[in-house]
Amino acid sequence: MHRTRTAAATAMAVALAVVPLTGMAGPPGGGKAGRDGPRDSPGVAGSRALSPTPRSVRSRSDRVTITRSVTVVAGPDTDAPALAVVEKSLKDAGADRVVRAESDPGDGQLAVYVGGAGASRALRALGARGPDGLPAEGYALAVGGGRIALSGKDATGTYYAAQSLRQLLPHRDRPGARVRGTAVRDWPATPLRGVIEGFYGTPWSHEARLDQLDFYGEHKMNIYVYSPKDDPYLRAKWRDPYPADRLAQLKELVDRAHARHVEFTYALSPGLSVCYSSDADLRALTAKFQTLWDIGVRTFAVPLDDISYTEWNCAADKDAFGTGGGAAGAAQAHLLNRVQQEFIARHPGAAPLQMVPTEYYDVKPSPYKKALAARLDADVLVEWTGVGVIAPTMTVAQAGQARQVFGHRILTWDNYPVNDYVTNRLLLGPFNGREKGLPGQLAGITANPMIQPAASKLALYTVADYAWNDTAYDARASWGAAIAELAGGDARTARALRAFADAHYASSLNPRQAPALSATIAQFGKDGDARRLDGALRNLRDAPGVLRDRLTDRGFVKDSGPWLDATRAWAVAARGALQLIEATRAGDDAEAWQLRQRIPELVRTAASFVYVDMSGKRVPVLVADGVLDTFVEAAVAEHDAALGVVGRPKGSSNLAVYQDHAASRMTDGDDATYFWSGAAPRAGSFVELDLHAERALGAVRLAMGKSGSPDDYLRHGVLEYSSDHRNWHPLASFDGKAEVGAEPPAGTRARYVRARATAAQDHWLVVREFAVAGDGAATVAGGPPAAAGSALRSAGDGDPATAYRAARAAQPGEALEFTPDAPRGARSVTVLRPQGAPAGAAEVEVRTGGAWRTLGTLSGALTRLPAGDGAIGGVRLVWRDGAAAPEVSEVILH
Ligand code: LTM
Repeated sequence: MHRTRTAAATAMAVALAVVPLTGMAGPPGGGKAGRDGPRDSPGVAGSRALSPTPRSVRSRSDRVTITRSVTVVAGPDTDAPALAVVEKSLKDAGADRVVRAESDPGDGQLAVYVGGAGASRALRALGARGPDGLPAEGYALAVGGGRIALSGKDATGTYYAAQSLRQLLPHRDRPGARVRGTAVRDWPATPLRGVIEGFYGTPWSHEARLDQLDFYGEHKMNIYVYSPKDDPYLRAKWRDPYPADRLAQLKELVDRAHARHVEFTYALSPGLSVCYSSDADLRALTAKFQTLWDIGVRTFAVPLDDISYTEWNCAADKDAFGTGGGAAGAAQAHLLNRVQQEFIARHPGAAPLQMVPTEYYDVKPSPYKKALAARLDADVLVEWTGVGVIAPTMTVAQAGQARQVFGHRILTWDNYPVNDYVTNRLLLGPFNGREKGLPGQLAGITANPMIQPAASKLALYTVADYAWNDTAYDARASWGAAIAELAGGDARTARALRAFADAHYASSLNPRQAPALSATIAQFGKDGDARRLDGALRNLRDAPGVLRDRLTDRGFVKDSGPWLDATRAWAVAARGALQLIEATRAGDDAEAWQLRQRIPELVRTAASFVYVDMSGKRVPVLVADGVLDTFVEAAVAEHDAALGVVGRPKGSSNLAVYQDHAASRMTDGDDATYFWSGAAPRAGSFVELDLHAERALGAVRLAMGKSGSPDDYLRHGVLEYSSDHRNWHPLASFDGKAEVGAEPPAGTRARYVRARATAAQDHWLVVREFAVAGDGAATVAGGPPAAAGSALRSAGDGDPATAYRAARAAQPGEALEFTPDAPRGARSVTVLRPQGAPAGAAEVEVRTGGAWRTLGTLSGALTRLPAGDGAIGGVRLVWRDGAAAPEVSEVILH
């Protein structure tokens, strides 16, 4: 007793010297919050990041030592999962023995008070306030004065205190660690925080769900809504009872959720076939709920999203409710009120029912919302995705409008980081664009994750951080902390994960793709210093291997498989492009041409990796799109410019892109590939060609639609051209035709050509090819004839990526003859041929003033010969008799 009083007095004296850390003050506890404490002194643990960021953390000037034996003093009702976390954390911190006792034996070993009156006394002794007065799930935790004390406002609060302690303690295999004195006072910003597995596509596996529930508990998320769209027992076959093995698995999830203080929420979606007025359907619904109640579920939801509410599933509903949106709202309220009255209200301990309205994506008043607001039982929580299905931003004002228009408490169904609508992407950026103050307006926040569970953890970590403490939330800092945690404190893994996540950063919430890499590329554009960029690209190239070797979360590696492969390959392609730029700038023509020829294959490989969805569809995956691919294109364009060719026109559009059907596909010379918009064109939507320089325009061809989507073409539009991208001139208008062509008047010159929609339409847009003839191309004649799949013109089309390949060896006197669109002076004639092309295969001649003269002989892959004086009206390659089937990539006058 005497010893305890002395310790308490010392502890109090130390507590008076508390040092506030960084962050924001909050109402119930006062104090400051923040992620970063002062640096550890050597051998002292305790300033690791606490996540989610607590409301208030104070650092004390004393230390607590993890002794060989530690006594845990628990209250009679202390939460068992909290105790389990505390005891395991102490052992992980180096304690050999962790024993339970009713009081501190006073043996000089560390005592840890968890919940109950003992913890309250110990907190007081440490100068910390207890959890009284905190919101639900709040907690207080103090480390110092030779003891540790933690206690929650409720059982979940104590569990969260234990989770914070777990983060404060070091990982060691022997006792003696010294832990920095700390006082935490903490509480959540909104009651419900968690995840709704609500996406289309392959539902998460049972093991992945168990792993997720552990993750939620560790990050103070308290709700998991079980609602995968493609689980037939939840939607298509919602009336069917579960087979015993499925129910046993569900019970295991429910038990795990309970042990992690996560509310397992069972969401049944009957809307595809339900008859709202039917007693039998109500019974089917509540019977299914009862099955889940019997295995321990206490929270239920009825999502009615993505169903028709203009067509009834039974004639009785039309008789009972009539037609229109108001009738749909009334019908849904009728069914849900019966579930509320006949199931929820009759099951004491059941949480409020949750529902997703069919109009879940806006705050516009409508007859549907009006009926729902007026009729739906007041206890029901309404889920809402924000303004837009994937809301780039969410504000406090919008939440207020949602509460108003739906007339109920709002739980957000936040569609981030869900990727079921962009299955070619991983969305690894942070939760962003949600206004501070929003959680306080809501019943809670549930995030819809990716089809890939483990890869979702980066974003979900940040969701948890925001939902717990939006005031202190900093998206970039939280993202960095998520990376550090997932990397398990290993610097190499963290570096690799950061590079990988940067390359998969963009989404509606984070519009900028690969922010770090694109900044490095931009810097290279300014200072031309290749070393820094090369370092970043090497790091990106190696990141997949590092993650495969070192990341402890094997699920993340498995989830990311095709994206890891593609990331490495894109980094390799981009390094090839960087080397091309360097060789081009150094004037090393032969080296540049050799590097240039490797680019198409590197890009083909990079673009070849696929995600296979649940229907077996192979979806090519994207990596740092708009950054790495653009860098590679820019390198090729720079090389084109140095060679003096126009290169392939660059296609673009102001329409969203569907999956990987990028604008570059309408200029690749391949009718089988296509640009596909991800939205219907409006008046003003366009597809455009940049010819890189002003030139004479030949015939324009716009080939739209495709088999399978023949109606995806611009219904009403105009072809236009421009030299400055500001002043556009009409070329031709078109209506109702998928194949469009125009012949510009002779002498028409332009750099840009576009097809612009003049009216909105419902169908999306497919453009197979958009091409302008005569854009600097030479006429090519002679022989030997081209092989199948090749063409003579490819040798003079201004695009070194296309090549003429002869069908056979050259015969005596055969020559390939190039006629430029107009005679012109040139310093040199360059002949580009594939790597390994034999020297001496042809004499190179030019025609000036009507006579041919020999410049020299073809050497290797790149032959450059001084052209001499005079305007050149033609170039010919006079083949040596029997020259092996010649190949020519480009003949260039420059
Ligand atoms: O968002 C809701 C309420 N419903 C669906 C989700 O199931 C789906 O995952 C997301 C993203 O595609 N969009 C929806 O409309």
